Amino acid sequence: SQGAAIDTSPITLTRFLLEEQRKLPQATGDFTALMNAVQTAVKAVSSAVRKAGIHKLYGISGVTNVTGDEQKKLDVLANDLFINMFKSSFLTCLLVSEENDEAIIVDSEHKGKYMVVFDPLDGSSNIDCLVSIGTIFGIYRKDGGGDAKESDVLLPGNKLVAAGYALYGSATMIVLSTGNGVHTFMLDPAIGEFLLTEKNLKIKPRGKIYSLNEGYEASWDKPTQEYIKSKKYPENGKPYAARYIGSMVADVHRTLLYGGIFMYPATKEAPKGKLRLLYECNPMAFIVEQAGGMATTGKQRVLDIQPEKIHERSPIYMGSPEDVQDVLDSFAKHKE
Ligand code: P6P
Repeated sequence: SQGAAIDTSPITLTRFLLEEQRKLPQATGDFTALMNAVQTAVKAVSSAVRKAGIHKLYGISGVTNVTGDEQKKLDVLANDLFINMFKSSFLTCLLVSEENDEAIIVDSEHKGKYMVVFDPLDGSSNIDCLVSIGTIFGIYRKDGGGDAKESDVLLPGNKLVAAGYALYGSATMIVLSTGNGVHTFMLDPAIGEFLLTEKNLKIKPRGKIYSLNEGYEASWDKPTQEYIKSKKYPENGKPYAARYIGSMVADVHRTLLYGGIFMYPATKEAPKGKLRLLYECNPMAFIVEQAGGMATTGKQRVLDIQPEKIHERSPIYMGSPEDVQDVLDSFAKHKE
């Protein structure tokens, strides 16, 4: 046969969403259309990320192109793409982006019922050395009438309608949950479609990998220091392996597929850790819980946190339930 056989009935992300939508009597097709906007933006970012060096779209140091105008840095380009695709979908009323200090209120002509929180290019400090980066997004439905305002999106993650991420790694993948399990879709650049690769992905009950930035050990709280020590010097059994990419989407995706735990603890200098609650912790916690895992701050379930500010941070320990439980036990032991 001529090369790989072409699947004559591929389950594309769009087809998958249409099938899901038919199961929901009240579904209007709006969510499917919103996800199509996400798909288009992810494809465009994927193309730009893979040609960054050629197009001089370097991650950090924006460079000027031949016409001398400032080339957009990749994270600014990604942000513009997502904002424009969301607005032009006529389905969003409020957007929160890691790149914008204020919430973006969509003009009334383009206004729709969804509020989207997103990090357009998370881990962008890794672009120049070609380490995998990602996009993280969470989708809320705006309740009640009236114009959207910033306080409308200060919702706990347990109110998310859907959440997901795109990983620009050795391949480009979208991982998505609409509250009925986690499903993965791989981009086939030959046809520009995301094809279903795994339905109802479940995380292992326990893994053998822990993942965090060990450089800050001196600043961790006692429960974290004790937990990590117990992974390196176990009373019985073998020590865990350490894996840390320094790109949240890549570290969490590995944790989802291989099991284990990812964490960004609080430190003395950063008492709420580094990762942002709305568009890093909550969407990833939603996905991990939907895959049968857990996500905690050490003191409470991440998805139950009532946000006060759109860019607030939260400590996070997430992954295989038995591994996260070990962290909770360590915190419980140190409870004053
Ligand atoms: P550190 C990337 O800059 C990021 O926002 C996440 O993607 C990643 O998990 C974290 O920060 C890495 O932070 O302090 O370990 O470099």
